[in-house]
Amino acid sequence: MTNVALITGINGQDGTYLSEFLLKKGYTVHGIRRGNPQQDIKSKNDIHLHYSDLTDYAELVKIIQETQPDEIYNLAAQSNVKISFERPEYTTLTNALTPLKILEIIRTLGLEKKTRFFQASTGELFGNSQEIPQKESTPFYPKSPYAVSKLYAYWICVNYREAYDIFACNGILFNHESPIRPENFVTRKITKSAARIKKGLQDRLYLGNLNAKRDWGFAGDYVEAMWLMLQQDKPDDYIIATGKAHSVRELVEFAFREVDIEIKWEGEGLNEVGKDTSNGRILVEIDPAFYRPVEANALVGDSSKARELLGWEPRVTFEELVRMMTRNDINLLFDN
Ligand code: F7E
Repeated sequence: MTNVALITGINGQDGTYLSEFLLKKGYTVHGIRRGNPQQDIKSKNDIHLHYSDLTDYAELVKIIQETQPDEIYNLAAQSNVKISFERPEYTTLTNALTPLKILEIIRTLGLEKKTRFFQASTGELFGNSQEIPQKESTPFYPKSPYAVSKLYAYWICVNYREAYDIFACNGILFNHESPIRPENFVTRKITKSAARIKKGLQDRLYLGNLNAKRDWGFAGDYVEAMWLMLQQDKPDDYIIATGKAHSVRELVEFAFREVDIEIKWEGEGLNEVGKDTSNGRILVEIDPAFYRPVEANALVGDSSKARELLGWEPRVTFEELVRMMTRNDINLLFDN
């Protein structure tokens, strides 16, 4: 008998990697994406697509009832922290209420013993943390509407596990990136700009806080951890991270090095610029529009628990990740 998985946010970065991973494991994969409900169930690359808006509870009931999944992965979210300050209510409705709805459906359809649930939680829960690196025991202090919405999602998952014995797990995922990361996240914005600047298609890269430090891993490694959590004897919550923090500034330096440009920094604060050492041209500038009303502290995760209990560890290093992404962006430009 093959296992059936249902993935929300199937079209996103993580949905793409996870569906590939599960198909290779022999799963029947169903995915929910936004779009035209008239198109109903479609099959694309062996994935059964269901077109639905996650705010539609009745449709969600129908999809779960029909597919009878063994595993549900809730990856759908308004996942951009900056956008969450501009659209706090939409962010909350999507991020906080979708896991509640799914858990409630598992319960009301009597699937508690059959269906295991994965919630894509986030290192952003530790926004104001003074403890570095952050562990599962580190107190949460979210610093954006995004993080606050994910805090509700985290606790509702724990609550349904305790109250109804549902196999529900939070993967507290720190930043995870890939060549298919959208450009409104800083990694892809930088790697794509480095490639475009190298090719003469762009003059400058405008960024916000260069000093922000994040723990960046490879999305392909992180989806494996999601799956591993649902294969254990007991449900639990795990931090998934590389344990190494890098600044946005370092990310810029690494990406430009991949296109043979050495960056040197001059000036301070809003006037800081990144110059091409070979000719003094300014390639990186600060635009305060990319600052957030409030920024999370240095986020870096301690994934010892996942390493020990799941046998998981990240394979791709920060350097390899930046190289992979920048090379892909160069190839995309040369292919077109
Ligand atoms: O920002 C700084 C920015 O937007 C990273 C999501 O997957 O990971 C992600 O959230 C850092 C921040 O991701 C620009 O201020 C500077 O400190 O790539 P990001 P994020 O906010 O860390 C967590 C774990 C999630 O859960 C989220 O869903 O880079 N930064 N200049 C910039 N960021 C952006 N986007 N654009 C800039 O120009």
